Amino acid sequence: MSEPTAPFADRDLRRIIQQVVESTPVIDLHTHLFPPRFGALSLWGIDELVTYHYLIAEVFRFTPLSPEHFWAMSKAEQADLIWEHLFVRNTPLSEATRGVVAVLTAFGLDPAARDLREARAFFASADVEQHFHRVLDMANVSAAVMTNDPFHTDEARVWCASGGGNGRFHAALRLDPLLNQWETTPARLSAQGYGVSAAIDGQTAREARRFLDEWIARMQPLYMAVSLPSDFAYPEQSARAELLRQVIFPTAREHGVPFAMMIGVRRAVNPALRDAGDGVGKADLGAVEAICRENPDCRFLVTVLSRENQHELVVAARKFSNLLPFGCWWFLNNPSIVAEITAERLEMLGSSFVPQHSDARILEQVIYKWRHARRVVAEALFASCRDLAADGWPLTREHIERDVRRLFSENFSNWVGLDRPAVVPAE
Ligand code: HDL
Ligand code: ZN
Repeated sequence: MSEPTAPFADRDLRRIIQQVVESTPVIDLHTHLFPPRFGALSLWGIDELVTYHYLIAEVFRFTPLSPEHFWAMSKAEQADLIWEHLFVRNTPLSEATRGVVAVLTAFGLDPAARDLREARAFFASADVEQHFHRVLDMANVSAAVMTNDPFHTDEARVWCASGGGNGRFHAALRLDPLLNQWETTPARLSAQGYGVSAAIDGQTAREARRFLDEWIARMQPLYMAVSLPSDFAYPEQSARAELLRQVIFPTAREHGVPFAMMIGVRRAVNPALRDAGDGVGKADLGAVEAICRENPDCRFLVTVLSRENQHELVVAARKFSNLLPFGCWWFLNNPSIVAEITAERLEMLGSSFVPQHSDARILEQVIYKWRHARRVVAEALFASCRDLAADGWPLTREHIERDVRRLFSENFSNWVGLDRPAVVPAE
């Protein structure tokens, strides 16, 4: 078929945009994935896919089983229960169940199987290193950024032993215990030889910065990150605000490392569900504006969890060029909401944002999370391009390719300076 030329018919324009979006590699800037060298932290395969905490939350809506009984089961027993209730006795209509269907189909496995025997045999026969590269290739993910917690004992051990990333896995230095648990973190830092105290005075600030300096040298993170509750406020009289002002922002400035704020979570609204028990709350984005205004020489990545905060985040990004909005996080990562958020971002920011991250916890999730995201982003981009062409601009395939590269990788790689080498430890 000859290449259509501008002005494109809608049918041709939609097909070109779909082709470009499908074929453009993406940098997945926020995941919970780990390369195999991290051992048990590196989750992949059917039993992990089916016991994803999103599905754990959903299965309790279809079975009278108590969470206590569920947690007493083995991982395989949990997976069998979820498969039976969400995929056999009921139709896998939700985004998270549909995702498992898409993954099984992508591997040529039966998504309507009565049990998990075929899938378990398939994943059991996989060569792990090859499987990791194959899955990232299937999702057209050129690189994935991990979530790396220096306070996690097992993970820290891997970093201290041999470094942690490899060519396609980059680090992000996650700091929730430092910023959200100051009632207990000084003791943990002191036990590691950092001379901090509960009072955030000059000594504590210096030692907390030494802690960050050492982990930045070890991990070479693309950014520092924290998830913040829906009641996050700044400025305020709090340990967190003092740590941000005296430790995080000066460290970001000194190292040229951006700071990511993920705002709006309400942790453990139902503690019985464990990882599946977190909820969402509307946040005050005045805190983000104050931080961006106070630190014009720092770069910030921000994503917010409440649908009601999305429009405010886009407006804030129009006010502060050191604010890069990213992703449709967690409870927002559903096609209906991704469509709405992406459209309003294109309308107010053009191509100067990052439309999605997968937040994948299990390797194979990138296959469905990116397939579903690309479908929606392509449709939102088509609507903008169609209207632009109708307004008379001579849009070409090259323009579309340039814009999708920006959205899927260049906005982020420029923001974090990804030309720096990944952490590739000695083999
Ligand atoms: O804090 C976070 O990074 C969140 O993404 C949580 O890990 C959450 O449990 C999650 O997996 N969301 O997709
Ligand atoms: Zn996450």
